[in-house]
Amino acid sequence: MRPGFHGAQGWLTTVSKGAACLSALSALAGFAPAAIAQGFQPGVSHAAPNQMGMIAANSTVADDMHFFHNGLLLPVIIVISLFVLALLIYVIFKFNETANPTPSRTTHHTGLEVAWTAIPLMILVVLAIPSFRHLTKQLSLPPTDMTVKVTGKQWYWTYTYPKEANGGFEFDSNLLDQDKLAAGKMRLLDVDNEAVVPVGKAVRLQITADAVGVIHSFTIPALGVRMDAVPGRLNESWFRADREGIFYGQCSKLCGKDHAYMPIALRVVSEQAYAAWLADARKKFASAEVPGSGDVTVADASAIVRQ
Ligand SMILES: [Cu+2]
Repeated sequence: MRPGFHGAQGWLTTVSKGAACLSALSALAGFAPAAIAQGFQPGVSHAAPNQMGMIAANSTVADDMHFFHNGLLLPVIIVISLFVLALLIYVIFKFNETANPTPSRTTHHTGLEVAWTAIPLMILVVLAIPSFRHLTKQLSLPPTDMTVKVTGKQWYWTYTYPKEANGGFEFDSNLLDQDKLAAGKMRLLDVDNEAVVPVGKAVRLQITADAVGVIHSFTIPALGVRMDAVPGRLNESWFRADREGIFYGQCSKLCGKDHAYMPIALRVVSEQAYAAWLADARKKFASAEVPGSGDVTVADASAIVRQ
C-alpha cells in the first residue's frame, strides 16, 4: 500500500485485517498449512469466505482503485444516503396531515432548483477528476521490465513469454481436474500451469483472444488489472506486484459455456525464483517455440494463436 493512502484507508482496511486474522487463526488450527505454504492467503490471493470489502491491493494501480472507492466514492454515497434519509424523516414528521393541515401551494423555487442541479453536478466533477487520473495511470504504460502476452481461448488462457526477455516459449493454463484436487488447491481457481512473474518489476501485458474465438476479459483484482481480450486486437495493460504470493482472477466477460472454468492464477516470486522458473519453463515448454517479440503485432498474434 502506498504510504499516502494509509490515513484515508485506515478504517476501511479493518475488514481485510479481519480476514488476515481469520487466515492466521485457521493456520494456527492446522487448517490450511499446505495452502499457506503455496503462498495462498484468503483475502489477499482471492476473496475469503464472507469477506466484505475488496481483496488486498498488491500494485500501485490497485492501491489507487481502493483509495478511489473506499476513500472517496464510499464516503460520498454514505453522506448522500444519510442526507436523503434525514430529509425523508423530516418531511414525514413535519408535513404530515396532522402536523401541517394546510399545505403550501408553492410550485417553483428558483434558488432550490439551481441548487439541486448545481450541487450534484459539482459532486460528479469532484469524482470525475481522480477517476480519469486513475484510468490514465492504468492505461498509460510506464517503462516496463518485461512483457507477457496473454491469449484468451475457449476456454483457457495461453501465456507467451517473448524471446527478448529470455523466454521464447508459450504454454496453456487449464483449470485443474476438479474431481482430483490435491490438498491446498483452490476449487475453480487453481490451474495446471501458473503464469509466473518477478516481484517489483513492471510487467507489460499484451492481451488478445484466439483469432477464431470470442471476447474474454483478463482480470486480476489484487493487481488492479482488467482488460478485454478481443480477437484480432492487441490490448495492453500493466502491473507491478508489491509482494510475492499467488493471485487469482477469472475471465470477466461472458464468453460461452465454460466461462466459469477458465481461471487466472498468477504467481509472483522473487527474482532468483523467477530466473529458475524461466530456465525450467524454457525446457518444459520447448516444443511450443514462438517468434520472439516484445511488440507482437496483431498479425503475429493471429499466427501464434493458430499454431
Ligand atoms: Cu472467457
